[in-house]
Amino acid sequence: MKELLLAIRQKAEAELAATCDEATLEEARVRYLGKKGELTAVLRGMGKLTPEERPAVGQLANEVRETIEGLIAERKAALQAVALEKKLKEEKIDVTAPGKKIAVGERHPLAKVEEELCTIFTSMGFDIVEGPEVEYDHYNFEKLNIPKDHPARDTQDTFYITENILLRSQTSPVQVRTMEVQKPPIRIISPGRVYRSDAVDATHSPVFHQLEGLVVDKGITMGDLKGMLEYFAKQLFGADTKLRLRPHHFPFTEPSAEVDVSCFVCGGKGCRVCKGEGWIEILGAGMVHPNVLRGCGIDPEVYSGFAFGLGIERIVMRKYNIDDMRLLYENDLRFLKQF
Ligand code: 2NM
Repeated sequence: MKELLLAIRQKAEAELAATCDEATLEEARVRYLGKKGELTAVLRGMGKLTPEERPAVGQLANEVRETIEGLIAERKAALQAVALEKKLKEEKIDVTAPGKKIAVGERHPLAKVEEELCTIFTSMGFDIVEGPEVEYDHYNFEKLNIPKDHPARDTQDTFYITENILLRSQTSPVQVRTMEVQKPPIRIISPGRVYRSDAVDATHSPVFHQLEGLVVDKGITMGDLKGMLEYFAKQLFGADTKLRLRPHHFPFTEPSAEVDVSCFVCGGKGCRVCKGEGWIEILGAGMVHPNVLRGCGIDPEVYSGFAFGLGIERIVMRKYNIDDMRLLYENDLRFLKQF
């Protein structure tokens, strides 16, 4: 029996030293010291020994058990240390490594140009005023000298919510609302989304953006309008920009004009961007019609004013030489990343 115990100890020493993870170590522990383990089996057999033999064998059996237990504890600690070392190595953070780049978005070209326009006008002393996109027929048409059956209602056909409520076809109702509640001097711009019942093509969209401006005070003339627009055009397109006013008709201004700037690509010689014209149309303008002023409670005998309106899409397309308006709404990053 002594030989058997010594053999178990020898075998256990070799086997435990060879274990390489905690699971195999636990398995070995059960195999030697567990209820059905090898050492336990030997101890059970002690009943067959003579009373003289028993103490010595018992003592040896305890020694072997203690040795094996000690070896297991030692091996367990060693394996745990190795595992910790490995984990620390794997999870090491390199504080000198360059950071991960976070993708930052860009502003849409429409938003950029709108902001640029607002900056130019606010630097001239204009206030920015916004208003509802769902408007009364009264503010969108009637107050702007466009009664029912006026032909201008065809070119500005829009979407009707009810007979008298519609999606605004221009931002002028914002200016009407301002004139109703604010005494001159008035110096405002109104940027925003507008609607027209137009089919989509390269130059039309049922939803687009406008910026309109209005100045009302005593003694405002067409000369003030032209000087202000000239300053604006030079700010937007460069100091060499020239201005050209062509007579036009709007129901809400009299006289009215369409306004061109000299081509900012060729300087007026004629090129692809200006289609050989040398001039590029950018906005419409005029002196506010006396009917409009009067309708808002402003006496046209005392006050006069000018107004203008431009399409932001059109400016963006001219500025960046974009030939199809739909590109501005598709949100294709390959397009948007170019600006
Ligand atoms: C344009 C062209 C000319 C305009 C007129 C007014 C108001 F409310 F004062 F009568 N607001 N905007 C106007 C004038 C708009 O857009 C092409």
